[in-house]
Amino acid sequence: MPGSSNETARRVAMLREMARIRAFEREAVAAMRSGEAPGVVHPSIGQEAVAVGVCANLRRADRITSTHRGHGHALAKGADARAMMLELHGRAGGSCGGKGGSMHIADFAVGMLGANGVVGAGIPIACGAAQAIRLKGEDAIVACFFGDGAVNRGPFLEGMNWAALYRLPLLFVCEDNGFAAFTRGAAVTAGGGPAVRAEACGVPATAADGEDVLAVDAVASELVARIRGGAGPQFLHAKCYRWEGHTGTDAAAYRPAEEAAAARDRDCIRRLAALLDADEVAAIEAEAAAEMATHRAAAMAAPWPGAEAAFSDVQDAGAPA
Ligand SMILES: Cc1ncc(C[n+]2csc(CCOP(=O)(O)OP(=O)(O)O)c2C)c(N)n1
Repeated sequence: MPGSSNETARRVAMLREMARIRAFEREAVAAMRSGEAPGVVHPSIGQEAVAVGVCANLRRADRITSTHRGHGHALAKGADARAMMLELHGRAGGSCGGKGGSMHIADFAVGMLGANGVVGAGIPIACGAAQAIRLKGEDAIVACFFGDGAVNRGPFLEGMNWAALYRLPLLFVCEDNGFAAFTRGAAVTAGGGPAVRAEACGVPATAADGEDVLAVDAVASELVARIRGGAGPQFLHAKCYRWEGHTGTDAAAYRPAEEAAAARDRDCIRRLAALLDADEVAAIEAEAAAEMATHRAAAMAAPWPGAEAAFSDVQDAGAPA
């Protein structure tokens, strides 16, 4: 019901979440560049609408799997931003006790099963989680985020096939930002691309403008309803653009400046903001910036993990026989 107060509240909530993701990643990139955060971060700035539009249709009990570019997915699913920032800084109290960094962030309490540094590796994990949901008779679904580069890896085929065969409650979300690291996806992808490949395995594909959160929300809402209704896996192909470099320190000199500038003009945050009250938008963005600056300061002040933490959460398989 466009124009209703419920619809406005939903839009405000989505604007807030996108603003929080952008503010988090601005701090994360600055922390990486200054050396205060020791690991690599892969910013999803410009792509926030995909994470937020999809997760707006998920419940707490639903699960997601993510990628190396996963801060947005985690925050949109409700992960603790302070613990995430501490994690980037390698501090005690981080999502993984400060031992994992950006590409290992997980928050099982909200169904965020993990970022993943291995391209495509979230896909079989999502299939396993969806199969477990089915076996346990739970009322939940899984959303599996991955980039367009992942469709050229084996796990993509294995995952599509398995999910379709077992009609798993699974939403595949291909965030097609046009690049696989420093290479254009189209230069290394044969055939008709991600959606055609999914459909070849019997997983119906639907496209959405990944730079328009209302478009992603509308498509995700329809696909999630189908999945909850027992229709089996669905595939959402969201075209978007990565504003920053592949990592926080990549200047992205391999692409024309005009191309990136044009993407900035399609800013998903400004597009939604244009439909909302300007004062409210300004207040939300200021709040988001303040929240994430506070988390960064807290991270810098937090203690390092104790030396004994090196021996926790690891498996001792014993000495080789
Ligand atoms: C199995 C594997 N191969 C190669 C890499 C190196 N690598 C890291 S990110 C990346 C590109 C991934 O592209 P895409 O899936 O489209 O995600 P994007 O970076 O565009 O978000 C590559 C090749 C990796 N991490 N894992």
